[in-house]
Amino acid sequence: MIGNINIKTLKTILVVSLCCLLAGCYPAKGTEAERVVEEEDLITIGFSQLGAESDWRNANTESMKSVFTRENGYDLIFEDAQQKQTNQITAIRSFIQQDVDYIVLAPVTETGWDTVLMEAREAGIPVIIVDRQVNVADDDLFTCWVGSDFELEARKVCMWMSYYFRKKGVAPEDVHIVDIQGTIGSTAQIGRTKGFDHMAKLYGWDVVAHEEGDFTKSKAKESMFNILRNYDNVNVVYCENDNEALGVIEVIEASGRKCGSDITNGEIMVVSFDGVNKKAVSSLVAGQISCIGECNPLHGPRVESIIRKLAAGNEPYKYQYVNEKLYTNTAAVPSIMLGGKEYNVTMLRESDLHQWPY
Ligand code: GYE
Repeated sequence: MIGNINIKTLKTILVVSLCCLLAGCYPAKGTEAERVVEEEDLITIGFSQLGAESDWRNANTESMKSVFTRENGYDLIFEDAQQKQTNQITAIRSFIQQDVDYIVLAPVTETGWDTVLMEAREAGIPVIIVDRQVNVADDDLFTCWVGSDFELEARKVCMWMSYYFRKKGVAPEDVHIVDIQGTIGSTAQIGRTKGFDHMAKLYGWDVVAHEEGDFTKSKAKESMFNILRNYDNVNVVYCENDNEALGVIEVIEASGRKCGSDITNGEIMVVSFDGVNKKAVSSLVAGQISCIGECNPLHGPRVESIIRKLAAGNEPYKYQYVNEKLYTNTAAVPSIMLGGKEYNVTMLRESDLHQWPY
């Protein structure tokens, strides 16, 4: 980087100037020279996506791909790490080798990034972290981060449950709840588990178990199967994403039980996060899922506006949190209070599904 202009931009300026000098004038529109310059002008982005474990993730990938197109002036190098941090580190090293203009990283877990981010910094390449966070000794190892407040999402969903139970006269000690966790060590799991543990303790719910769900339907099914085999009193399942919830519903229903909010009459309440998968959202409307904490995956335009800021020599906010909703299928709890703030609860109906954005 020279000032706010990186080497690539500088190269482009030199090529353009040289063309003009040799031609003695500016090339006419559409000439070979201009096409070469246009190619050179593309901003190169290396994006290390952690995998394709969920509908949220696929929507996130789609959002990035639809923004960083050649028509929009970008050359996107996309790498899917298939849930392995080692693949992400390899991808980042190859982005550095290719001298990309920006690196975008959606990290699978929080720790273990210091060395490779130091390498990126030495190469003078800005690194934008998206979705989950990195836990590094020095915050200067990345330019900025954009994503969700996972702990807040968790507290909102739990607060909704607490309001709902109070309204229906369910005593806290009669709430026997399990947490099907996401990928262990990821910010989404850490925040959603932390928020859950905090609220469960605060309200005195009986936490029966924490089981791994890895943010996937298959792993959650396995865990739910074991839960039903080992405990006969579970009446609430807190899933850390919608794909897990869909698996959990299948297992509960196959066991002959019903998913729903009426836990005093034998139903098992399922709550979850994302609100991306259409099947999950229709399960909410149908009553099988009681509450979903929205997690917005459309980070493509957000990352682009960060890149525009950086390219213009401005400094983006270090941490950018996205505002998110809370979805239910009942008017029982129209809003919740949390940390002195009121959050409205959005009641979804069948008609909302027609224009669901994913
Ligand atoms: O909620 C889940 C995905 O990190 C926010 O990861 C993301 C989470 C999302 O697999 O579905």
